[in-house]
Amino acid sequence: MTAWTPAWVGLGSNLDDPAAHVARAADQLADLPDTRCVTRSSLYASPPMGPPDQPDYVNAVAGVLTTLGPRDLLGALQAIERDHGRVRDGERWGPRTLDLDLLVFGGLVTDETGLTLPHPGVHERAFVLLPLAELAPALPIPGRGRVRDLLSRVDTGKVRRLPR
Ligand code: A4P
Ligand code: MG
Repeated sequence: MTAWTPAWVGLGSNLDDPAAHVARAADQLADLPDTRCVTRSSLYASPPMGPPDQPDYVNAVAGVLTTLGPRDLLGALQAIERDHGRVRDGERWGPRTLDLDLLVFGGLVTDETGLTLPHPGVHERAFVLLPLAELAPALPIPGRGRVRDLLSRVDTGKVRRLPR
């Protein structure tokens, strides 16, 4: 029998109508081969983490079930980023049309070239934990704790949920 792994994807954009990029990317997630998009959060707006001279971000989280391995899923996410005209100019945390982060892949903990799981920012970023808590407050982030407990430790004051 094929094994389906639950995985969580963080979506973010701060260029060229960010809400539209995030919404279209969520639709594309649902169309990935060997993958079902099970749930997606509301959109959340927040000021940039990193260089301040860039527009606010729109973020969301989606939950998928997949028979892909983590590298193939990440490769598929990067293909969606490219479809959105994502240009990597080397600036860390610089503006982007679309960023798709593989937040959690089942219970996998790994730190290999090009793939760190859970994503190293999940446990400390309000713009990830708020949408994740909307969908899965009891989800364990391997090695870090449950989403609702992690959320209670971060400052959510600057993150706004956008109306559906
Ligand atoms: N990589 C390793 N593990 C993963 C993973 N689990 N998911 C590698 C995704 N990518 C992973 O990513 C750099 C490399 O990470 C890739 O080659 C991949 O193999 P990138 O997307 O090219 O670079 P980046 O996104 O600029 O860097 P980084 O450190 O991943 O940034 P983040 O963490 O994605 O943060 N402010 C707000 N308010 N909201 C945001 O969403 N996002 C960022 C980017 C900055 N500020 C933000 C937000
Ligand atoms: Mg990224």
